[in-house]
Amino acid sequence: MTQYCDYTSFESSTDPWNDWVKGANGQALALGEENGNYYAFFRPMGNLQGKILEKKLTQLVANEKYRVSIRVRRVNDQAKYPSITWRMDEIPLGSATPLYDREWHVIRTDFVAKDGPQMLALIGSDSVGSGEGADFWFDDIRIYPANMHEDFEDSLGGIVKPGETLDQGALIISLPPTSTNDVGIQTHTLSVDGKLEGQGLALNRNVAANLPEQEVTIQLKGEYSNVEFSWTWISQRGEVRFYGPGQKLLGQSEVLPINGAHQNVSFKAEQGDYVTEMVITARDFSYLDFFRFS
Ligand SMILES: [Ca+2]
Ligand SMILES: [Ca+2]
Repeated sequence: MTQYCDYTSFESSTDPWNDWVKGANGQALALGEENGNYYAFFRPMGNLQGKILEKKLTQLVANEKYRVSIRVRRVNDQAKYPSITWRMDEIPLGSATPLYDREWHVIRTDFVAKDGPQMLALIGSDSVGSGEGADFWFDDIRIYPANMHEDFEDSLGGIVKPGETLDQGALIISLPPTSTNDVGIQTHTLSVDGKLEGQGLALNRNVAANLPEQEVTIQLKGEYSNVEFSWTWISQRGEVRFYGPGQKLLGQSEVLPINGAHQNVSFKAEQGDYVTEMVITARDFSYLDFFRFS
């Protein structure tokens, strides 16, 4: 069964609000853009005393542990500062987090799902003091299970051509317009036990010749400190770069054919870091499968 995960990036290319509904205190929300990235902010700023956004969650699995995260920053450095908190069915999930500075921060809040639909709401409040209220921008709201896997077994398939993006379960797969070949979700005629079974993500899809270098971006809907997957049918050197929020490079690994045609790739982020994106460089027709995130 496909696990529920949800990612709202506020990018204009897709549905920017992604079923988030503006609350009484969110009516002034607008989308802004900085260096090609879109985020939400208040225009006019006004005061912050209540519900900013809410979303009905219908696909949570009861008793599973989930996390909601949001990336936030302030814009001014006046005395008055905002605090934000999440509420599930009107009950606060932990204490409010004050926002003090103009750096981007990620705030992560864990919860255990109950049976049936649940309503998740973002709540804001201003401190007393001078200055304008609603002094913050936000971006990248993610709702995801603490442990996630993606085997493509429920996938309807799909081909990603250069310049295109495919929303695929836990992953968002895209190719730059300059890419020469496609990637796609498909089945190899031969299984590799525990590494490629059923459908997988085919790199340089159906291209026979070697060395068609291809860069594939895989965004995770969640954020994870441990990432594992299998890379099979390797005949040329491959590379993986791991990025965290704000495109921070966390590390990279090389996959060399001398170590076998079928390999496992794993990455553990430093304490406090989380992987949100991987960029794969592939030089042959090969497959990825058995993604494991924790
Ligand atoms: Ca964004
Ligand atoms: Ca599979």
